[in-house]
Amino acid sequence: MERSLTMELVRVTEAAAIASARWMGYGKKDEADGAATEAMRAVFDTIPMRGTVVIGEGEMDEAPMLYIGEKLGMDTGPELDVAVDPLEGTNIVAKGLWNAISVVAVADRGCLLHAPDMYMDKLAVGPKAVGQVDIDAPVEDNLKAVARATGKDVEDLVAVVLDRPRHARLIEEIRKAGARIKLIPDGDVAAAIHTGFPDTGVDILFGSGGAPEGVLAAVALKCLGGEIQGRLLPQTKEEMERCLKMGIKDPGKVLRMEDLVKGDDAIFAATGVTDGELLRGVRYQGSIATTHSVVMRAKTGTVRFMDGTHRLEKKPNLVL
Ligand code: VTB
Repeated sequence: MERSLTMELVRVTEAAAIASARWMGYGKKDEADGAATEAMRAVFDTIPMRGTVVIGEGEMDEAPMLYIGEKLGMDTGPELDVAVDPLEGTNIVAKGLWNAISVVAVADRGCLLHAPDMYMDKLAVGPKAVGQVDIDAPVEDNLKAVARATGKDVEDLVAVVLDRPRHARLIEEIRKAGARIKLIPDGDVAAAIHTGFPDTGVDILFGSGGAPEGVLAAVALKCLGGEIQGRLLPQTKEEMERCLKMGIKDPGKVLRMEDLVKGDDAIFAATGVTDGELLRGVRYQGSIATTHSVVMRAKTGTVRFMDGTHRLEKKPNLVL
């Protein structure tokens, strides 16, 4: 993969963030998502790559743009798998809450898991706790392992969990073990990434969220040297069949880093849409928009934060 692709991918997430952040607080999640998707799609057309969407806005008949199987790029350059979430946290933007981001990840063709759109149980930790946790172990054991690995007490740890009724027992177990909890309304990709940055104060992510989001988080954690383990949770016969159709023979199997993102290279970029622990949201003033992004590469482990100032009158269609 070309190193210059990192910069190109930031342009993609910046455009999506600028387009969708305009909808902050308007209570219109579909409009916010549509704006992000359209802006992201337009920038992809300017990038010298031969991309295929493996994680996107839905199947071809469900999504007008960035659907699974769609070809992206200028039809020249490297053949890549592309995973996108133009707006991770549509409800967050609709309400003007924290940690909505625009996300893209790429890897060599065939390297990203074609995760079906269903729930995945997840466990994510940062670099210090890699190899120390096990999605099948009791919650308390995993918390003790993270405490040991990070030199903290279990009482010091912060676990992030999506605030959902299905997590009632998990939340009870974390509380019983003594760790602190951050319950989030949405946005488990951002939360998983936070485990890789000690300054965010987040130590571990537990619980089930979208499987496609799990692959995006895996690319980020691969770049950061962290870890995510997952298990698909097909709930119906149709979901079971969808797993098989996507080449996943044993849906109950624990998915590790190498199952989620194969090979030693991948690139991940995200731009803040609303403010969060890691990224600032988009600010507008007249025709100027400012953005805050992170871009990282697995092969080299380089992590870059980028501030962008965009003169929107010079950028028709947000092609930055
Ligand atoms: C999570 C969350 C996402 O989907 O993956 C969630 O992180 C899972 O679905 O931001 P439920 O809302 O049914 O729990 C999102 O909310 C949207 O993709």
